[in-house]
Amino acid sequence: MLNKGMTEKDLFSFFTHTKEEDLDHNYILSSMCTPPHPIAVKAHSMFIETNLGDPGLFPGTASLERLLIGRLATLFHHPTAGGYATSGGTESNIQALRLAKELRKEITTPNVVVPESAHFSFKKACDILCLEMRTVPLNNDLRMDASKAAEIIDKNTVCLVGIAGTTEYGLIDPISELAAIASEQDIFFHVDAAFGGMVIPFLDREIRFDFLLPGVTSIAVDPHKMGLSTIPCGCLIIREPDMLNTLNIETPYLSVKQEFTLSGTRPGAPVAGALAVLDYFGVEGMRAVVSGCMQNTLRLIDGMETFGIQRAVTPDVNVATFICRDIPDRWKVSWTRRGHLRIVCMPHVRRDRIEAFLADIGEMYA
Ligand code: 0PR
Repeated sequence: MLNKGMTEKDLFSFFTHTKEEDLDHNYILSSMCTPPHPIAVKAHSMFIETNLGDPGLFPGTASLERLLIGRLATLFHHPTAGGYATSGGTESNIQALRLAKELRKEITTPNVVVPESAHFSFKKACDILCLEMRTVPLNNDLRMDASKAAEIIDKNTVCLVGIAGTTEYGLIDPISELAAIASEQDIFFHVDAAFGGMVIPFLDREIRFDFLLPGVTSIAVDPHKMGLSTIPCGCLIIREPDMLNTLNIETPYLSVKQEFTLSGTRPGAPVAGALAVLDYFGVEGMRAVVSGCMQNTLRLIDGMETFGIQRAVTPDVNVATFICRDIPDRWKVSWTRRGHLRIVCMPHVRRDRIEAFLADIGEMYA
């Protein structure tokens, strides 16, 4: 630590220079986050000091968390569902698995069944919770093979996981089939919709992935991805709110005497940010955001194919992947484990950015 403090001017001049080292969002095509909407920033700033870890001190902010969970529960067709705001998909997935394990604590060698395409947060969750992670191979279309999942499930399976909007290919697993298997075998079924949860409800095409399917027990959804909120804001939504109390531990000196969350101190600011965006846009506004991202995804795929760069799959959400070896240097893209070029058409990736990228690619491949 510095012995003598800096002036505000020197400090912020240092921060300004340092921030300039960050990449320019105009060239970021690899991220599942996007600059927050100004409405989210305004709400975030207003609640900057709030701590949902001690909700009795911030009853107003805590009521915003309940509103946010209620909005998402209704969006996912089960208004009485419960849940809470997490730090993102990783925490939501850890907590879903922790809950599933706790509900079946008589099982001494528990396993969870996840698709090969599962986000790496499930590996972290299984490590922490000492769960065996059983991986289900994908079909040719890169979606989870539900019949193989049924074969891999056994009497020690505490949780089945499906992905609604895979990280790498933007695909939705056969959630209806998986939900039916989970119902039949009475297994906790967690849907990881960290990315897709803020996209699928707003698509023109209706795709069932939520509590309308009786087998779905919990859903992870991240407002800090397609929900345009500030970071960090994820949500874990549980069909039966009381289930979460299974995770309660004593917190004797807080304003509440028990808590089921993973983090202790939890920021209220991004929760206000997430709710602000949902209420400012409404369903119609969110449909417009998602529709723009989907149109850009299709335009990108179309444009790439005119240069002979084929799509790897036709995505369900705004993630485009290609059979392509190289791209111009200044663009920040990512590459999947199978070696495909991956571009996430987030809200900041506007049409003019897609056209600029296509123009650069055109020069390289024409
Ligand atoms: N589940 C799914 C389906 C995800 O795609 C992700 C993250 C998670 C869970 C975990 O969410 P948190 O990272 O919020 O804990 N998907 C992105 C990824 O790993 C996250 C990301 C976002 C990565 C922005 C890079 C980036 O610039 O690719």
